[in-house]
Amino acid sequence: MSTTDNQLRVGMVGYAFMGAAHSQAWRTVNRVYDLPARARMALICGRDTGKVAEAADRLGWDAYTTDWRDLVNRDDIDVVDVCTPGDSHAEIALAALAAGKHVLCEKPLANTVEEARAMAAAAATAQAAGVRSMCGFNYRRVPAVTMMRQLVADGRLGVIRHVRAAYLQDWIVDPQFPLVWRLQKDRAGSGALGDIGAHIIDLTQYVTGQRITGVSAVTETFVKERPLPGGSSGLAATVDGSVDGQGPALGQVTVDDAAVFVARLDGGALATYEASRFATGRKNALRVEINGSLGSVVFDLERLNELEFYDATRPTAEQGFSRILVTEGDHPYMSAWWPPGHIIGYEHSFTHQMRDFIEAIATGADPAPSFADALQVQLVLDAVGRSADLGSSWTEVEPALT
Ligand code: SOE
Repeated sequence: MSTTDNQLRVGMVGYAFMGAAHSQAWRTVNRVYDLPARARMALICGRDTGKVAEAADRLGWDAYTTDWRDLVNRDDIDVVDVCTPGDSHAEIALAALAAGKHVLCEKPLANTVEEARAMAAAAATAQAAGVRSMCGFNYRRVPAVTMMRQLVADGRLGVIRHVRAAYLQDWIVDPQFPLVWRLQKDRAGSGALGDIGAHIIDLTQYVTGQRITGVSAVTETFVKERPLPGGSSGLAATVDGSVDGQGPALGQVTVDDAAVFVARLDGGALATYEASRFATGRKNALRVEINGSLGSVVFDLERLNELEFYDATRPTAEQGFSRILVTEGDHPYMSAWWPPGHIIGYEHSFTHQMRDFIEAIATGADPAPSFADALQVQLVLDAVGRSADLGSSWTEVEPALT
């Protein structure tokens, strides 16, 4: 932190979808929350000079560079925000921690357990020297999700018996959708499993306070070859033009399109998980239901300002799911926003994430989810992959400490 004015000078690597979401949050966070330090959007990094210059201007960064090594090693950078595809998370985050920078890294933490272990170990060492790190599981910071966790922690649901989680999208249903980086194992690590399954693994473990101990899984790649991408490689990519009049060249899809698994949690709950990019009509549908001995709670990202709560301790005649509108000043994160009843959206979860990270850095607290928490999610992803490879056989999640 710059000692003169409590500024945290942020350097962000990557400027696509997540880079834009993070930029929005860095820009907003100190305007909304009264925090002990101010984030300054100092430097953005991307490989293409023209594109990163345009992104710096559009997203509001002071300067740009095309060399992430320059960014992580500069004396005038305090925080490194990693928003690149998974294949570069480990290298950038490890270099940033070694240079003494606080690190925020997008999810999933890494592409492999080995990388995630190295990152968690480096983060633990750096932490002893006052360097903070956090993984970007932003949905924890949707106020209704945070409230769900509080209800569970306060015992309002009693003993948790069931966890039911699904994260459904449909952006690759069309077999002509191109082979973008998210469909390549060497770039993304896995498919729907790591990209969106990781969110519901983290979210359910966070809300219940229980960890997944073992899984039985199936995964599927419905479309095994796709046209090679043209100009853009994001969620809205286009296909390369025809090659020799034969139509576009094809490439192999090397990740799962969908992953479905059952799991046991260490507090005794049974859980089901579904992550798919082939749920036609479902654009970004994340739903979690938790059933306990005293009640149930339901969160639906498409109605993110609400929580459904069933309180089995109420008189029988008054029972039924009630809808709580999570927009009051005494709901998590909400007091700094608008007057009661005024709803918020997707991007606010990123602002809340930056709020918590800045506060942790400035007060010397350990932010969550830590790299160790994210390693544990990675171990679950790994167990799901191994179970699916073994024809769904029951597979224990490896311990984080070996
Ligand atoms: C794409 O599937 C994606 O952008 C994920 O990578 C994000 O983590 C999720 O928030 C929305 O969908």
